[in-house]
Amino acid sequence: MVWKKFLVLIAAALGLAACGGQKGTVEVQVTLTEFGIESSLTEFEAGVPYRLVVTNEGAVNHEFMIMPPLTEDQMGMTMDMHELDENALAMIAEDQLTPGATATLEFTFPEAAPAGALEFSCHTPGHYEAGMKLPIVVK
Ligand SMILES: [Cu+2]
Repeated sequence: MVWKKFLVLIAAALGLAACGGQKGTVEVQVTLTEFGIESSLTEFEAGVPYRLVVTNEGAVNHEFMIMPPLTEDQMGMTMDMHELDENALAMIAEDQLTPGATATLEFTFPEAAPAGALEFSCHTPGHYEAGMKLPIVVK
C-alpha cells in the first residue's frame, strides 16, 4: 500500500518536471524582408526563455541581431563587423539566413531594457539604414 503511494508520487513529480521545461519557453515569430523586421512580440520579460524563429522572406541574405540602436555617428560610417558582434547580445549570422531560410535562436534576456535601449536589427551593409530595425522593450 505505502509502496504504491510512493510510486504515484514519483510519477507525479516527473510529470511536473517535464511540463515545467516545456511551458517556460515562449516562441516568437520574426520575419525579415527588404527592408524591414516584423515580430509577433516586441515586449519581452527578463528571465523568460524565448525561442526566436527567424524567417528570411526576402530575396537577399539577412542577419539577425539583438543589440542597442546605432548612434547617428555610427550609422554614417561603415561599422566594423567585429565591433558590431561584440555589441550584440545575440545574433544569427548571414549564412544561416539565406533567402527562404528559417533559423532559431534560444535567448533569455538577462535584465530589463527600457524603450530605446535595444532593438532587433540587420547589419548587412546598408540594411540597417534602409529600415531593418525594430525597437523592443524588456520588462
Ligand atoms: Cu538585412
